[in-house]
Amino acid sequence: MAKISVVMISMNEEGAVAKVICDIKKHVPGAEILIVDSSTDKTAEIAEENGAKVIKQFPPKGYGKAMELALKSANGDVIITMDCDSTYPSEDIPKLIKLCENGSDIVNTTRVSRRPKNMPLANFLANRLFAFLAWMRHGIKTTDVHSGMRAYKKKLIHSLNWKAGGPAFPVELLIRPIKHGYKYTEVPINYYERIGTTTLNKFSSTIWTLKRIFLKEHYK
Ligand SMILES: Nc1nc2c(ncn2[C@@H]2O[C@H](COP(=O)(O)OP(=O)(O)OP(=O)(O)O)[C@@H](O)[C@H]2O)c(=O)[nH]1
Ligand SMILES: [Mg+2]
Repeated sequence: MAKISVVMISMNEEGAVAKVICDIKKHVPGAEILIVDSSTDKTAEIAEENGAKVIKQFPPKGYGKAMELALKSANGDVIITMDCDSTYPSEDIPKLIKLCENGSDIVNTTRVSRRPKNMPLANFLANRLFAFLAWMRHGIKTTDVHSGMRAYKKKLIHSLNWKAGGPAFPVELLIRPIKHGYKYTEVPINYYERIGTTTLNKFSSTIWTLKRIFLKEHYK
């Protein structure tokens, strides 16, 4: 069986981090759990107490730089990403691993095959629009270019030149490998209610999503 890493990034997730780690351990026993943490609260200490490896990135450098460090620091042959806020279903991690073992290089998840109860309508519609634009521009069949829960083969992470700085990095993490010919699958998931406060800035995230879909430097 492939060696598995589950990586997350965190900024002030002390209310969620213990539950998230315990859920992962329950569903993927033996996996490496790695967190790049930029918190001022007790997230890092709680994560370590619960058996995660923590890399401190402080002061915070934003979602993209933290996620790039997490992905590049993982030891697993298959790397799963999640948020540290208990929104993503760790019970579905084994399904993602299986799809990688059966030949996918990247497994995306979609939170919006139907509208999740706890996702505001504006966010749902924006997610669908961004996915539509990715299909128009690149022919990628997806309904969710922003999902934070994915599986990546390690070789893919180390073979591409990422432009991680700035928001909306998940968009690039999806489009660039597909444009380079990596094999892609998408599966629907549940999206649970968030514990704690969101860091999402809708304005800059929208601008960067459009850049990452339309500017060559973000997918070539
Ligand atoms: N290390 C690090 N983690 C960050 C940074 N910004 C956000 N995060 C973490 O990145 C993950 C995603 O951020 P969220 O606030 O959940 O944003 P989102 O998932 O788009 O929005 P929600 O749907 O409201 O959860 C969370 O685990 C955050 O704690 C950062 O600058 N550094
Ligand atoms: Mg989140």
